[in-house]
Amino acid sequence: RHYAKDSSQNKYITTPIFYVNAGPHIGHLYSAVLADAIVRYNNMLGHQTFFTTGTDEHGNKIKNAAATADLPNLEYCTRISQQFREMCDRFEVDYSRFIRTTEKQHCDAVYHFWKRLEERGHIYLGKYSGWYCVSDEAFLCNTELVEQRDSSGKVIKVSAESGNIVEWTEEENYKFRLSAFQNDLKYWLKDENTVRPALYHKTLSQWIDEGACLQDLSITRIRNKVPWAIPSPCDKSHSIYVWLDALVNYLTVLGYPNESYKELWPPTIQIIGKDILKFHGIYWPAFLIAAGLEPPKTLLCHAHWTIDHKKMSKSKGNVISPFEAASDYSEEGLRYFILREAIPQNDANYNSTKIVNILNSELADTLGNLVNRCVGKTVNPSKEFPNPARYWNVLQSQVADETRESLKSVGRKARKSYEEYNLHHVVDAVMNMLYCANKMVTYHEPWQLRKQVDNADSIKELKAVISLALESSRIGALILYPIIPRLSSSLLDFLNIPKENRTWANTAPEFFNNNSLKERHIEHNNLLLFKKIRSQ
Ligand code: MET
Repeated sequence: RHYAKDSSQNKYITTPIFYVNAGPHIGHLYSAVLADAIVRYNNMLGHQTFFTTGTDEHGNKIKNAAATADLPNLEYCTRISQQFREMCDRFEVDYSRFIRTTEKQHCDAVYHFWKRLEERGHIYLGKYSGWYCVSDEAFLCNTELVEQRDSSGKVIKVSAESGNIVEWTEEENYKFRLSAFQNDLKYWLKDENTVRPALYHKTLSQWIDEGACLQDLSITRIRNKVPWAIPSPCDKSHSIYVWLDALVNYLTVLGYPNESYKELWPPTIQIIGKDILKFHGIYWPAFLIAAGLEPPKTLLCHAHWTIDHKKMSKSKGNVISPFEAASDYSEEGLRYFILREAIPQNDANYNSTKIVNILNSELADTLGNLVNRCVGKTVNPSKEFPNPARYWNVLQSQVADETRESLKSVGRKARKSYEEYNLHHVVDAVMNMLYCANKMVTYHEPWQLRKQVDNADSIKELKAVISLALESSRIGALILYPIIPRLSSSLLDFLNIPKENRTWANTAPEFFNNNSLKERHIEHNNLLLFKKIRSQ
């Protein structure tokens, strides 16, 4: 890949790297497909993108999981990491680089980064006494804790956010002068685009204004307490705190400290879940500023998935595996549901009846049906895609007017929604356009028009119906491509749309394109349409 010198044309987009203490669930899939859709949208705009994901493999949480699985640590990590890679492959998450924090290249990058912090005077040897949460790999302050009774009735402290148990920890640690960065963080947050949606920008700004999580931060743990981690370069009796290790992955993947990383620095959009806003919105920019690097341009934060309105958790046994869900709804169906249902600022709910209804009514009955009605043997025996430039204005009806209006505006609406990361609005806009197109087909009854082969007006009208309907499906497929790349590509292949005509600019209707009045044809086979799911 070659990146433009004008770095505003280059887009560097990341997902979190996923802990390997367990295999992928629907929440991981959401982060990954959301990022992938944004990348594909940027590619359609003609930007150069670099898209990374991967796995986070150090710390006690991982070591404990490996012990439970009775496997050596690295072998265990490799196995689970492979499941995340498989998730990406199966769900068309088209990453440029998949990183594992156990790679040698990553360890070198972390060392270099550490040295920079040290040289610039931001690290000192200090004491930590406070609460540590192994499940979250987080140091928590009192305001982040609540008391609860465990099963034996004993009072315990847990993280207010995650509900995970914390343990008292007192040790000598290397510390990072986080407290010195309040003003830098405020400055970084001045731009509203720094954190999206606005709700999370507000939350983070409040934390920073109050100085809530801004005490100096331990960036090592005593090595014999946390042996499965990168050792500290300045003192081998310490391990590097897993979050410092993990965050540096975003530099490693660009080849840091090799100069080439500058072509893409800083990250354009970093997708994160709301549970890790503190790490990405406070620690990460502070580390970067301390090391003399620019912090990310935008953090795109999303909420979580509930399952039938309950929090997903291992103990409830309601964790949804993307692989199992895909066997019911297909990979593309699940991807569509997730991206069409989720709204970044609200928790989304996963419910099988709703999934079936949405997939059947939108992908099968609306998109699939529109195409099917215009390509069947009776209606369109010679497999034509009559040129929209020639037939655009032929149909005289209110539904045809509405369809044309809808086709003219859908690209603009969808673009605005993509820019705001509101993919559910993208889908709404496309579906409304496709509903219009279906109504238009129903009104003009192409199957009746076909019966009047001797009447030139009827044949003209028939061609116009087919043309407008297929033009609607072409534009729908293009706009939905970032969301359902496999189904969209299949449809665009079927419509014989050349690869170079699949950019965002091509989402405008072609009625004005008088240069090419050639008739087009559609393919005879190999159309992948969404198959209606029978109720289970
Ligand atoms: N492993 C973390 C998580 O899954 C994310 C790390 S991103 C640098 O929450």
